[in-house]
Amino acid sequence: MLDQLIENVHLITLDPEQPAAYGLLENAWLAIDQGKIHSLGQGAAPEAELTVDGQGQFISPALIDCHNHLIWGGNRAQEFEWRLQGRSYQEIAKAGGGIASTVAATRAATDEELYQGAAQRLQALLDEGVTTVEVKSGYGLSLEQELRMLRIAKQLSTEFSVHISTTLLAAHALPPEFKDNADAYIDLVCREIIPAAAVEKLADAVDVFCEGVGFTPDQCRRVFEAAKAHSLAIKGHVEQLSDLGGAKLVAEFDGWSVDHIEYLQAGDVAHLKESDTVAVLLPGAFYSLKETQLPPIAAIREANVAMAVATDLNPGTSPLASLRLAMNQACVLFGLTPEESLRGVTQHAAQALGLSSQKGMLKVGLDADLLMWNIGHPSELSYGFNLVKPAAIIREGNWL
Ligand code: DI6
Ligand code: FE
Repeated sequence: MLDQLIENVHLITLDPEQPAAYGLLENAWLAIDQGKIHSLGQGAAPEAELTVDGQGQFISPALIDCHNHLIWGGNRAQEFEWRLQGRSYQEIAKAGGGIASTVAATRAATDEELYQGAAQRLQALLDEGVTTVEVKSGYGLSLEQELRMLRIAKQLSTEFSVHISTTLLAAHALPPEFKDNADAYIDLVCREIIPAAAVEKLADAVDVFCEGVGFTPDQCRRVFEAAKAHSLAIKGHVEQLSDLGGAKLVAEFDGWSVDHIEYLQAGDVAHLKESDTVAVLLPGAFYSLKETQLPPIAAIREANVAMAVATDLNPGTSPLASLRLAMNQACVLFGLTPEESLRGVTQHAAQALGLSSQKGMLKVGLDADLLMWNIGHPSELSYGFNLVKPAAIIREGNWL
């Protein structure tokens, strides 16, 4: 007999094969077996060991935060004050603040301090119904320190009920030891850090910051070649502050995602379609930097490129431990519909992490990562902030 049956629910399947808006199946049931969605439908339901009456509530896939810099030391409240006084992010970065100051604080922190800080932020995300989080390195910028960050990410996944995808972001900023010698640092990333992360199986993907305050497209290309040689997936922070053609480069490598993309030219969106690369929108960074350049949403929609939404949780540009607020910001600031926003933190977020065959929809065979909601319509998930919390969180069939 099957493990569980949840009946008398409305299913927000988000499955493109379900024709209604949100892939909605009203007055339906969902059966779980061995942690996976066994079957779902309307009408006659199968029998199970445990039957739960959903009392007319909604069930959605659990949320996925597909862009997150969860682990860091210190904080950047001082820099926040400077920015409010009119200094720009780039100015502060050039003066040795920005990412470099978090690198110093992260290197100085003990493993336990990094773990505890990250654990607190992770808990805030999990409380909202997130059950999958991407965690990037990128504040260590040396072989040992980058691997240390990824190990802490792995440790979190053993102690919390969450799936963590790890991304090596060694090419985030130039460490002080390599001042004026970015190519030598990229050599280290390609020849030592990427191979070591691959051998220890510490990373699912490799990311870069392709930007004036980060690395050039040529340097990013070298990083991607090394990632590819080690069979790691590719992602990129691109076109966040300027247009260097980073998105096109990521697409050339069939990358999982291009992230930020405020300065992406509408004409370059077609490259993303060809490679099935997800456009990851990060409205928390847009908001915090008081950015005014909007990502080319109309062109992305027109080209039918998948849009994901994530927190970009980091101490500098997006101190935001709320994916639900990011969903709301994506609607208010970027003009996404609540349905696009919800797909952005489920179906398309899964795609941005290479997890489409496991997560992100209510579909037979996928993990039973589910949220129950006491709401009247799925748009409520994007509409309010801190108004509705999940009535229940289920991960791989277990009620948390
Ligand atoms: N873009 C961002 O928004 C973050 N990293 C990146 O490449 C910022 C990270 C920071 O300022 O600490
Ligand atoms: Fe980021």
